[in-house]
Amino acid sequence: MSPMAFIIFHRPWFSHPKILAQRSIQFSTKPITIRILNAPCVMMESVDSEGEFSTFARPVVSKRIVRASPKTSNNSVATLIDGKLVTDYGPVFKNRIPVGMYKMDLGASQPVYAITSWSYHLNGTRGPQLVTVYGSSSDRDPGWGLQDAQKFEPLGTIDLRTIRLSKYTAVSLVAAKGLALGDYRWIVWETAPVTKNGEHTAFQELSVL
Ligand SMILES: [Ca+2]
Repeated sequence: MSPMAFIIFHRPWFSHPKILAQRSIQFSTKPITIRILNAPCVMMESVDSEGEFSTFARPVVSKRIVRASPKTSNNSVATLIDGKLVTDYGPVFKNRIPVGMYKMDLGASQPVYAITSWSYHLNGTRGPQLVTVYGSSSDRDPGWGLQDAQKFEPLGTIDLRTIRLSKYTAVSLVAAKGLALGDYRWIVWETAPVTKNGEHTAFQELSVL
């Protein structure tokens, strides 16, 4: 069996999504039909150089505020919104810290259509992403208590640990066509170690559209 991304959407946006397209794919002698539904989805692309991204636009500089908890090492948290992918650790959480969180303030509650994170496969180990994404429409900073259902809504979990990755990897939670994932002011990426040694992902960029 081929390795697969393990993806869970926590929110039942639709009970009966419309079919966007239907494609027939030939595997050996037996064709199968795949239906593409108009439902929230995950997009992922992993490439050897930034210019090779074809599904994702290049990251852009953002003036939004990003914070991390607990404290990160190496590069500053601001490098997550500087529009650059580099061959470095990024603002990385210390090894074996069970949960690391990055939080972005969008400035005001607004419809959110896509939530994207880029990583660098440093040492061939730190590219995978194990992330649960949360949204909050709180007027004030909702803090870091992600289990508080009054403040945070889990939107989806992405686990890329079984995928063979190239140098840079982008992965995105994307809303159904013509709809938003929801209205949020704050987006939190809750991350966990991705190697047996407890190493965390080398995140390079975070983006919310
Ligand atoms: Ca960056």
